[in-house]
Amino acid sequence: MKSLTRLAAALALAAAFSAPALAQTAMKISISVAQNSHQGVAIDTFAREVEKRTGGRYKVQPFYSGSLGGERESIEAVQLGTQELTFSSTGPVPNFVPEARILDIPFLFRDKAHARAVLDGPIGQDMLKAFEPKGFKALAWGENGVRHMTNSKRAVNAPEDLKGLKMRTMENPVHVAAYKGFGIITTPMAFPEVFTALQQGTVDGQENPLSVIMAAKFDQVQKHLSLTGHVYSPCILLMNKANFDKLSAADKQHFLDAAKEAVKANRARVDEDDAKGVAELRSKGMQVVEVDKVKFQSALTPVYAEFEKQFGKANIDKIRNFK
Ligand code: EAX
Repeated sequence: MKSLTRLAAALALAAAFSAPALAQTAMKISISVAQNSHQGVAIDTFAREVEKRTGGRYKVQPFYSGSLGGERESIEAVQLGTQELTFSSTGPVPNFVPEARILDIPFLFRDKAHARAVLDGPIGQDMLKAFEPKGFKALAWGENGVRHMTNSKRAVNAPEDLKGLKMRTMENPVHVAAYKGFGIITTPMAFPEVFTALQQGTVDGQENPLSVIMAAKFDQVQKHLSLTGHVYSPCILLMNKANFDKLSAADKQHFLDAAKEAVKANRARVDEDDAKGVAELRSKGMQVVEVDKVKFQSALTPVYAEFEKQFGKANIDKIRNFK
């Protein structure tokens, strides 16, 4: 009897070692801001959901704080396939997918609810298709947030207070044109360089959502915050298209569902940050001013005429009037 037991144990042991090891594919995903942020929550949720839904066959490794490069570099790496995924603001996207430029027009969206409805509706979902001929599978729209102006020089209560300020902008042609319309001296720059540029005074200011201002600790290098709300900044979850196409139909759906969960967590964190951000930044010493947004919007009237020529007034109104 004993020898039979021993034999059974030996066979079981042999079977355990000969069983094929779980085949696991590792992928990289990056963001330019810290892990403790609205974008960190997005990629951590995405990584967890992919591993759970694929039974561990795919492991997505998150990289934070621009450790794999700025947003433009990361988008380029995903396009080339040297990096599988990235979660980025739409800032540098127009350099790859010009169709997305219209989303960066100042004062295009009434508020976050309006923007989310447009992006999750036919207009936004159609736009995701424009990424595919450029080598991307756009898994979902996420959210960076409503952008506000900060600077170290003076309170900005009205558009004329912006004149002559040296401001870092995203590498985005629509933003550069608009901010020049305010008389701002624009310096396009990758996000990982911004904190040092502000600290050294290379630029006077920058503009970003409260989520980014807090995650990047800009209160340490910026005195003034004006709640201009001048641009709604989407994010986009991008995957290298060849990598996506190689997935089975079921795994494609797992990745898309994981992206949906990621965006839910991302948007919830932006809402949390918006609810507490002004009080938190004030407590850290920033001078925060509410402004009359209509004045800032009116100051851009000449630039808007240009945008209507470039994008078509009907296309802008389709987004603006979306309910
Ligand atoms: O995505 O470059 C920017 O100002 C972006 O808002 C930042 O990287 C967060």
